[in-house]
Amino acid sequence: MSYTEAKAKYAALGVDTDAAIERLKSVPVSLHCWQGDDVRGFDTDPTKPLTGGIQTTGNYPGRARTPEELMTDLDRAISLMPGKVKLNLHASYAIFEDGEWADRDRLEPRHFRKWVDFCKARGLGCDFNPTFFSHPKASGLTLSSPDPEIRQFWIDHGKACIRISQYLAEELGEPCVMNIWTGDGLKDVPADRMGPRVRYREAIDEILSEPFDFNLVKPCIESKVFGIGVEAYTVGSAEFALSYAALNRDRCIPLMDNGHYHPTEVVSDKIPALLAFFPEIALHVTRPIRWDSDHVVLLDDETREICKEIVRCGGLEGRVKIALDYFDASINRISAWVVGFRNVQKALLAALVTPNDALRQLQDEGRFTELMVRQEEMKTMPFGEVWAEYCRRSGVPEDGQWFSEVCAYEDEVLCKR
Ligand code: RNT
Ligand code: ZN
Repeated sequence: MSYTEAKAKYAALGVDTDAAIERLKSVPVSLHCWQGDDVRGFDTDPTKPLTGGIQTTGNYPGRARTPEELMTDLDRAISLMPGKVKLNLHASYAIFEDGEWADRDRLEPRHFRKWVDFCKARGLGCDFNPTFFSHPKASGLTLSSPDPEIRQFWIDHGKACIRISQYLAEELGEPCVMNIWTGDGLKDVPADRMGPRVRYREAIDEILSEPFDFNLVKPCIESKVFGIGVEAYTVGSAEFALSYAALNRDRCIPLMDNGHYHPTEVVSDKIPALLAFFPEIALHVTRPIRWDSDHVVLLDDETREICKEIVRCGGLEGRVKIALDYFDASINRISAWVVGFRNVQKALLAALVTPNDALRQLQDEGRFTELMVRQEEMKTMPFGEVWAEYCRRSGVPEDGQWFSEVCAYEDEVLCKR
C-alpha cells in the first residue's frame, strides 16, 4: 500500500493525514540528555555511583564522557528523529571552562553558555532540572533535610537553577520547563512523615521566591511513589506534589512521570483529570516495569493511551509539556534515544489520525457497541504508511533504514572510547 492509498482510507473516516503530519511537526518533545551518559553529568566524580533513589544498570560500551562527546552523540541521535526536538538538561551537566569549578549552589548561567550555543546552532529550545542527587550533600534528605545548612545549600541550588532557566528561555526564545524532583525519602518506617514534607514545602516556597517570568520559566513539581533505598517513604509523594502545584498555580505546574505510580494506576487517566483544573501540566514519558525502572519507551498500550489523551485534551496546544525520561546503560545509547523518541512521535501521530470527534460522539450518544467496533478497527488501519510519510517529509530515515547508521556510528565512534 502507498501513502496515497492509506490517506484515502483515513479520509473515508473523516481524518486528514496531511494535516496530522503538519500538526505534529511543530510539537516540542523534550529529549533528556542523561540517556547519553547514564545520568553521570560533568560536575562530580564520574567514578562515584548515582545516588538519590535512581540507578542505571548495564555497561554497554560508548558512554559519553565529556560535553563534546555528549553533543556529538546527541547530534547523531537527533538526525534520526522526526518532529521538533527540545533539549532537556540537568544542572549536573554544567560545562566549566579554564579549570574553573562551581558547586551546585553557585552555578551560574554562564556555565551553560556552551549548551546555549549548541541549541542556538540547531534551533532547539531547552528545558532544565536542578540536580538534587549524586552529590556529597545528597547522601540523605536534601530540600527536606532536618539540617538547616544542607537544606539551605539545596535551596540555593534551586534558586540558581531558576536563574539559569530564565537565561535559557531568554536566549533561546522558548519557555524553559524547570523540573524539581528530589529522591528525598526513607528506607524504613519513619517516625515523622510530616516534618520532612513541611520542610520540603517551605524549601520549594523559597526556591520559587526567586524572581522569574512565569511565561518563560515553568517550574514543575514531580512526585514519586518510592525509589531504590527509599522504599518506605517518599517526601514528594503524589498528594504532596499535586497539592503544592494546585495551591501555587501562579508559579508552578504538576509533573507526572508514568513510572512513579502504583503498577495498576495509569497516567493516561490522570491527564484529563489534571487538565480539568490546571491550565498546564508536564509529563515524563518512560516505561516502568514492576517498579520505577526507567526502561526505553516502547509503542505499548499505555504510551499510546497517554498520547491519545494529550491529543484529545488539547495538550498539543501547549497545555501538556512532553518530556522523555529513561536511562538504559545496557544497550546502544543512541538507539535507546531514537527508539524512545520515535515511539512517542508514533503514538502522537497515531492519536492525531484517530477520528476523535466521531468516537466521542458515539460515546455521548451511548452507542457503546459501535464505539468498541470502531476503536478496535482503528488498530488495523495502515498507520505504517502515514508514519513513513511523516519520516520522509521530516527528512529522516524511515523504519528499517536508521539502525544501520547507529551501528556504523558505534563502530566508528563509540567503540573507540
Ligand atoms: C527519578 C525522576 C527524575 C529523574 C531525572 C534524571 O525517578 O524520574 O525525573 O529521572 O531527573
Ligand atoms: Zn522523571
